[in-house]
Formats: sequence, C-alpha cells, structure tokens
Amino acid sequence: YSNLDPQNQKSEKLSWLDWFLPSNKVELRTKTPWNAPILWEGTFNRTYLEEYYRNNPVTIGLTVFALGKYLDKYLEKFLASADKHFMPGHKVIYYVMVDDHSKLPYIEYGTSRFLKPRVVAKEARWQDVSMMRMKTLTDMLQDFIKDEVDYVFCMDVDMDFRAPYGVETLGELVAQAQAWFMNSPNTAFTYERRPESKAYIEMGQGDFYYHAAVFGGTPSRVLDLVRSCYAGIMEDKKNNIEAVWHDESHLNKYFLEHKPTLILSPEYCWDYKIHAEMEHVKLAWAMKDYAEVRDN
Ligand code: 2GW
Ligand code: MN
Repeated sequence: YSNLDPQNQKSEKLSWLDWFLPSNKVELRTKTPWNAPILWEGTFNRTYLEEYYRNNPVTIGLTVFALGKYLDKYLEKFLASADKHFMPGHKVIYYVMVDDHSKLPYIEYGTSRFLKPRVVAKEARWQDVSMMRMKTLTDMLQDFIKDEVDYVFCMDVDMDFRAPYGVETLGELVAQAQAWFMNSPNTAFTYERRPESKAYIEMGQGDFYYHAAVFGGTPSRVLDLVRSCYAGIMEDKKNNIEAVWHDESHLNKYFLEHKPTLILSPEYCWDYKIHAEMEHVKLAWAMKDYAEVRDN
C-alpha cells in the first residue's frame, strides 16, 4: 500500500475531500496511529495485487443473513451484485442464512462461486435478529467455515455492490469505518456510554466508529471477534442491559481492544444520502424505509 493522496486524482465528480473537507485543512488519513492502512481508491495497486493472488490463490467466504422481510427485500440484489463485484476472479463461498429455504433467490452464479445456504430461526425481537448473528457465526466458523476459506467477510444484507470490491480488502482483521462518522471526533461517536455494559467505551477513547455492516479477516481472527461480541451480548442480557447499537456497540469495543490490521474507507460502504456524487463507491447502503421493514 502506498500513501498516494486521492486528492491528487482530480475529476469532475466530487471527491471525499471536496465534500467533507472543503477547506482542505484536514489531511486525508491513509494510516492509523498503529500503522494499519486506511484503504482508499488510489492507495493500492490492483494490478500488482491481482498478480500476487494469481500466484497465491485464496478462497474467500461471505456470510450474510436474510430473515423475514429482509429476505424478500434485499437478498437477491445483494447476492447478484456480489456475484458481479465481490472478489471478481477469485473463489468465493456464499454462506447465506435464511429463515425460509423456499425463498432463496434463483441466481445463476459465476464460475468458482458456491452457495452454502442454511436455515436459521428468526428471533422475535429485531435487536436479537441482529445480535444473534454473532452466535450463529461463532458456531459456523468453528464448525466448518474455518476449514473452507482463507478469508471471510461478514456483511449486512441491506446493501449492494456497485464496483469491484477486491483482494485489496483482504487482511488479518478488517474493519469498516462508518461513513457518517468518518470525520467526527470520537466524543461524537455513538459508542455505548454506560459503564454497566460490556460494550462501554469511556468518553475520549476510540479510534473510529466502526460499522457492523462489514467486518472480516482470517477465520481465526473473525472467530475470536464474533465469540467475544457474543459473550458481551450475553453478559449484558444477564445484567438486564442492551447496548445502544446492539452488536455494533460490542464490535466497537472489540476493535478498541484488538486493533484492526486494515480499515476500509467509506468508499467500501457508502450511504448515498450523505452525498449522491461520491466517487469510487464499491458497496452502497440500500435505501431503506424503516417503517416498512421493522414490523416487530
Ligand atoms: C433488523 C431491524 C429491524 C427489523 C428487522 C431486522 C432484520 C435484520 C430482519 O428482519 N432480518 C434480517 O435478516 N436482519 C439482518 O440483520 C440483516 O442481515 C440485516 O442487514 C442485519 C442488521 O439489521 P439492519 O441492517 O436493519 O441494521 P442497520 O442497517 O440499522 O445497521 C447497523 O446496526 C445494527 C444493530 O442495530 C447492526 O449492528 C448492523 O450490522 C449495523 O449495520
Ligand atoms: Mn444494515
């Protein structure tokens, strides 16, 4: 990874800097204080990386849950777009968790693309649907995913791929910077602030607000992550407390204590509501009508 400044790659479209930092007084960060790269378009050489992985082939897992209305609404577009843009040219296994097998979308997958569907029960509360992914992922990583892939990404389903999301994102422990908080001070992050919760982060602490919609890494590192988050969630349940942003709060606590080795910039999980003309978007949030999907 080089430290090329995306600012130098001018185009008519607005860049991240133009939109968020019109004064250009703040330097675009391409490295964390612990020297992990922050991945932006222009900071990596795809040609070089592709050549490396051609000589060192890898299998990449992608886990996604689509239960209830999220299965009807988002899964087909997520998978079809992943087939086009997620790790193009590499072996990918989709681990797709649904609550109704008959509703699995009918997609013709590309070469070296494999689907491993699994039926899981839908929790009654939506907070639990989201949080209990950590338990299912713990079990599956332990039981078989760890033997089947070299790297694994775990993603929300309410998103779709727009451009190649490739091997540049592979790393030991990969975290996504949440787009809305990229340039906020850590005091503005929506971390869990009650010391009673296992997800508690003290005011003034914290490097990024990480987005639980995307995390990944090697199976052993991701297993440790999901297992810890699940343990925190269960401990909180025992103490009758629920972290403000559920599994995401626990994920942020984990990444505070276990620094990611690679951070994905908001190009890798963009919300077009922030800015419609954002460049180099690889994955975008789906437009969501909460009233429509949140029925419980
Ligand atoms: C979720 C909320 C309300 C009603 C339903 C659901 C729901 C979620 C569902 O009915 N079916 C389902 O499969 N899910 C899965 O949980 C699905 O994979 C979805 O992407 C994921 C997280 O829910 P989501 O996408 O509605 O949460 P967000 O986009 O508001 O995101 C963040 O905060 C969450 C915790 O509140 C999670 O940490 C999530 O990973 C974050 O991106
Ligand atoms: Mn989501």
